[in-house]
Amino acid sequence: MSNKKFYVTTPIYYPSDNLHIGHTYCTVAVDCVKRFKTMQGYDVFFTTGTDEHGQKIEDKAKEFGMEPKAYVDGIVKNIKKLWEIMDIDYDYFVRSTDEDHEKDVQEIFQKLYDKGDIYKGEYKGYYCKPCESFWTEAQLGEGHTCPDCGRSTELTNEESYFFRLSKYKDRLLKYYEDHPEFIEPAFRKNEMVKNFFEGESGLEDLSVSRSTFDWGVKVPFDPKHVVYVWIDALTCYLTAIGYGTDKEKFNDYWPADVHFVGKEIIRFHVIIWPAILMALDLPLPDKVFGHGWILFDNDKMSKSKGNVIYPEPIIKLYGVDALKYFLLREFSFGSDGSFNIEKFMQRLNSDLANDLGNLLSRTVSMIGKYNDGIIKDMGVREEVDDDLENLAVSVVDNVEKAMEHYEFSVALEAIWKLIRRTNKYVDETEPWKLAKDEDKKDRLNTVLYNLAESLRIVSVLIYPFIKETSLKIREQLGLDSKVSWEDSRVFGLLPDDTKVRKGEVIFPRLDIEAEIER
Ligand code: ME8
Repeated sequence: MSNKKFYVTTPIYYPSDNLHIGHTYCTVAVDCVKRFKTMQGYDVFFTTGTDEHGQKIEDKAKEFGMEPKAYVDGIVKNIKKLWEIMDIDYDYFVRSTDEDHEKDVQEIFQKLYDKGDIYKGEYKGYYCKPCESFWTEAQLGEGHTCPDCGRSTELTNEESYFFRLSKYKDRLLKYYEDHPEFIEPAFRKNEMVKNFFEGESGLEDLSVSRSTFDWGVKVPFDPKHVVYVWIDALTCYLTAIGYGTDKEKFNDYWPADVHFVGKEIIRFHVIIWPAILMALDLPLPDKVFGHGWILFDNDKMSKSKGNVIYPEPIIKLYGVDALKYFLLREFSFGSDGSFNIEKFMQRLNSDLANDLGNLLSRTVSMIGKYNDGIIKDMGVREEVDDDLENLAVSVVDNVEKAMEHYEFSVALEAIWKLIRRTNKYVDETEPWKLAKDEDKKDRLNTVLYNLAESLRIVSVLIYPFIKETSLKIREQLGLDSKVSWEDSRVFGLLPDDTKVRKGEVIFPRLDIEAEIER
């Protein structure tokens, strides 16, 4: 196993409802990072899971007349099934109701208390249940609404334990200063500092327990309190890699290389989380990447607004890779973008059916028709070959550069440049004309070889993004399923006498109008 470790996480999602396309978005991105890093020789650990405690879940279960655990068990089953259908290659699915996790949370709470970083007090302020977050009056929006989600908050007054967050203010600011790559995209850092460190009240101590409901991890030394759900949830990142059960594994993977989160929960990850880790004397994660939202009709998707899109029907109609490709290609990861089914179908038609699908099917058909399915480079080169070859071997560097900053869309665009260049190569070399001339047979074979070779390189480069398609292409090209990243750097690796196998059309073209009526 490689000694280059890489630990990456998605948020630990609330199983208050089935997950929608927004959750799918972040998970697909992290899955892609896992595959990409693994291909680059890292030993990657990928954690996802569910954040099952708190008032929101308790209320939701009540609505259905169920016990919270029974309610979330049902949703978690659906989530795991979704990740299976989508071939999400996570290493650990942590549930905040797992016994070992609850133990970790209690141990950590006790440690912080013993250290004097947690003290008892009384919380008077506002609480947003959907976000499970505390707000002061000065932070609220108009009409006492939550500044994050815009929904109404509740005035709360209860006995509570507090974490001395204010004590860590200077250390946090210094950490941001010394590690400019910690918060990405970088502009989010100023937003955080302005909103949470420089406001009227500065960085205040944080209420970290609740005493008015009991669906949570009990505070070990005062069981009428349950631990604040965000402390519980963030700790999942530690449990998943064996914090309390497997020290060796924990030391192997901690600190995390990157926590991927939506922009609305960056603050929990760059303020509360590092302060807790500092208090525990644990190293901090290298990076928190706050991605943008997928909007629907320019509004954030939410069940209460009735504008939620679920992944399952899309996958059923168009396949897993069409959805993965769209999510990773259409949106610039750090910014918001709008989901629109028409845009989805246009992308599918132009990039997947026309550019990639068409290139594969014409290449394999021509090799079948003109050379009995055998690929053979006869070495009859022309200038146009150099152009294709130079581009083909340069794409990998551009993909790597883009992936350093998690620019999935830029990486895919670089790969599609090669796909489109290869289609142009077909038009330039006109194999159907070469086929009519017996003297051009060798040139024809070289042209066909180059087409297949370019597709082989494409199959390697798309593997972390759309694995199923990569494997389908390789199968049609007569290649095995062992895909090595380094093989994308060299042109000419396809062995002579490889036999292609014509298969199904990988992405059938859609009649968009008919599809929309459907
Ligand atoms: O916040 N567009 O869980 P959650 C893009 N349990 N991404 C979206 C999205 C959208 N419209 N909607 C959701 C929680 N997401 C806490 C996390 S972590 C220790 C605890 C994604 O179920 C995005 O990544 O509300 C967002 O941050 C996450 O789902 C929120 O999931």
